Amino acid sequence: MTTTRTRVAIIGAGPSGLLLGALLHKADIDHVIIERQSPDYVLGRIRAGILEQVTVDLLHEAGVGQGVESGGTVHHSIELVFKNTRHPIDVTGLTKGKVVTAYGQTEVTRDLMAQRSQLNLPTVYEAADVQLHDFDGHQPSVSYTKDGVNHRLHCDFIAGCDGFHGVARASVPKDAITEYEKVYPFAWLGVLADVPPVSSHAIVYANSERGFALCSMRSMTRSRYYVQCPSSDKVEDWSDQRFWDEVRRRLDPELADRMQTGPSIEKSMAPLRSFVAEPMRFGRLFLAGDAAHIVPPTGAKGLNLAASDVKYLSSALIEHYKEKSDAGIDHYSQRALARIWRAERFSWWLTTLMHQFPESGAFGQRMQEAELDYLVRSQALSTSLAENYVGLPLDFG
Ligand code: FAS
Ligand code: PHB
Repeated sequence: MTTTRTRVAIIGAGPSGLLLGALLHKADIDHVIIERQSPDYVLGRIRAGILEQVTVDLLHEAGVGQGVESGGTVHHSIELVFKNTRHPIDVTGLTKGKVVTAYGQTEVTRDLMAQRSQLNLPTVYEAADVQLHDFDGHQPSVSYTKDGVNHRLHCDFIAGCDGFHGVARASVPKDAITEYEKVYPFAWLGVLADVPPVSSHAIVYANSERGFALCSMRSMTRSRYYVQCPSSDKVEDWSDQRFWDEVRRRLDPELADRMQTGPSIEKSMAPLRSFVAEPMRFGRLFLAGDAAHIVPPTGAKGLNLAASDVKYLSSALIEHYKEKSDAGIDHYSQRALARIWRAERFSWWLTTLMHQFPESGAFGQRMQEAELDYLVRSQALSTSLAENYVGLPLDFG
């Protein structure tokens, strides 16, 4: 058994863990990231694609903003399709100048991993049997096995950035945590293809009687599409041809005609759920990102919520070490949860508005169409959509 010490032990090398590590390094705060998968495995997970300005600013603050600056595509609007008609929502106009940026989570992760490697920052990949110890006491530590050797990392704090299925939240006593969850009766099937996006200036969200579809992008030559499908479906049930035909059926005729298709380079299914664990702090353990909350991807909030958690947590840890104050640490959970619940509401609302719910039938479809019809004509409701889509301010109150 080898024993080492650091200030902050970060569990997970996804966007949350990597971003937290970058910000702690910038503040000269020792930390170690412990990740159970390999770097290639982490990079191989195709997930989010839309960044709020808060997230873009944080990437610059962390010193990795050059990637999104050169490779990101700024969007000023989104498009809603319903009753076979497409309606633009002027997101920038409705929010007095705010934008979102299309830049994949894979690229964000790659940029953070590259910086970490150049700086030679301590990162343990393929760590097995990761366990947390004494995080509700004064001498927390993390144990793990690497290449058959047992290790124990003593630390001041543990950041659980290990996602929904991680060990951090699972290590908290059941009577110390409250979990809120809603599982949706459908999933998303996503395809990545090296074809130009059908709309390079706006993400397209389609409500149709056949179900939801989304047209997104990763670059001017790489597109990301999703269709709502039954949770019981398997990826192998969907040939490329079946997928492209179904996307076309859910779009308006002009967009369907314009859409370029090609062989999928990645195809995966994602279940949809809303989930929040409260609180997000247990003694010297803090949860951040998907370890603490999940949103249905409809509102493009998952990655962005992880970023705002990390902003709050990194600020609190820096304040602890540099200003000898625990105000930020003591306030972290409450502050993060205020923003999380607002994003949970928005993601639930947009998912409920855009997807087919078998139990609500034809009347439910008409209610969705009536609300969409009202939304595209109402300055108030479209402003509400727009200000949530670009992300509410970190200090929204
Ligand atoms: P992650 O889950 O990304 O990272 C956690 C890391 O911890 C992983 O690398 C994991 O290997 C590691 N880990 C787990 N257990 C461990 C252990 N015991 N020991 C050590 N390490 C451990 N968001 C959007 O905004 N738009 C989308 O379209 C979208 N699509 C998604 C599709 C899927 C299938 C999933 C699962 C999520 C999607 N999300 C989407 C949300 C997603 O982007 C997350 O919000 C984002 O990955 C959160 O990042 P992390 O908190 O770092 O968690
Ligand atoms: C994506 O590009 O993966 C994406 C975009 C917008 C969403 C969800 C996912 O709302």
